[in-house]
Amino acid sequence: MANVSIIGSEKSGRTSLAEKLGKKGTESDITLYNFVKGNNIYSFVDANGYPESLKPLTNAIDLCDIALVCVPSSGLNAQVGECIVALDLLASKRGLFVITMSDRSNPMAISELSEKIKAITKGTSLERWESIAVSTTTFEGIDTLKERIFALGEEARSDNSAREELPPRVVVDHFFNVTGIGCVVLGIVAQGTIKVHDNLTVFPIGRPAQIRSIQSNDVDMKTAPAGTRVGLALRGVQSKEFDRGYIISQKEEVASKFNLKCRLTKFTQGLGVGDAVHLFAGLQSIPATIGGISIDGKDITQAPAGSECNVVLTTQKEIAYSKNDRFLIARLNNPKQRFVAGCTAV
Ligand SMILES: Nc1nc2c(ncn2[C@@H]2O[C@H](COP(=O)(O)OP(=O)(O)OP(=O)(O)O)[C@@H](O)[C@H]2O)c(=O)[nH]1
Ligand SMILES: [Mg+2]
Repeated sequence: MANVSIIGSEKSGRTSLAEKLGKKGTESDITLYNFVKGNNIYSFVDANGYPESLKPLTNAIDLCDIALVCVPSSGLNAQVGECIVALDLLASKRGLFVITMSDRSNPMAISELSEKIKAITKGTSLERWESIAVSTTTFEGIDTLKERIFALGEEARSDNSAREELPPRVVVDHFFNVTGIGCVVLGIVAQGTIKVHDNLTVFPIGRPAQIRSIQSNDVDMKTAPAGTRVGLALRGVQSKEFDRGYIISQKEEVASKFNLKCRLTKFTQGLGVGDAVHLFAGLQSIPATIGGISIDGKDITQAPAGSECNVVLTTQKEIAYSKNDRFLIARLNNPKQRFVAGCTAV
């Protein structure tokens, strides 16, 4: 199984592309599309609620091993920039730039656009990502794009199988009640292997839950390894207790006060003590306040763009996380570039 996010700017042809790549499933501010190729399942996540909201963008990136960044053939824009910043701050490893609507452009302009993409991603985690021009009306490039996705899918699968022996961890993106079954959640096995009858805990609420059954792509399974998109029926917890981003595992840290090591983007206006910001922690997203900032152990009131600093931050509610998770700080009302910093907990 490989999970592929479809992100990029507004009206860049994201949904048209998703419809060519898979069959529509669950729909909310992110929409899932599935494609089965032999024994392999590809799950595509269209971040349709972006750019209006940042959450579908960060969620789609977090849920996936591969990102497709849609750039319209008409050219780059601030939203593509924002997607690149998010992928870089989250240290995304695998992806492609998809130059969409190639039928509305010409080879010369497309090759110039590929060069521009290379230039703006230089020095980021995306600097080696290939650009592929496609049209969903003439089908130009679609087969090439699929080949590249399958090749990246193989790499993602071997990465995921290396994580199968870790303690199990499921990140939840949807949850609902099914008559006769009870609480059902959808999400990704982020690491380890889950099994029917596993007794785990739902974080941050600390509620014990047992896995009653596991489905993947509507097929019942006894176990599911890292990288699998699953539907789980749970005993011991109700769907109304869940929220997006809750984690089902053996152990998570739970906190509302954080000490974060942050890298500010080059494009932000900076970060100040007392600032009201938004924290993205995995799929969880919550308002937060900056309580203190220091650089090299020295307290400061304002951290400049591009700097590395330590930040004390308080969230409005408790969130669940693990040691190596990456966080994003954003300012949701900034018009052009809402991301401020990428962080890890210290
Ligand atoms: N000519 C041409 N038009 C396209 C292509 N792909 C999408 N479109 C058109 O472009 C418009 C936007 O496409 P969508 O697929 O809805 O793009 P989107 O990024 O999902 O848009 P929003 O979710 O509304 O932001 C639609 O009218 C599509 O029919 C393409 O390859 N060629
Ligand atoms: Mg759309």
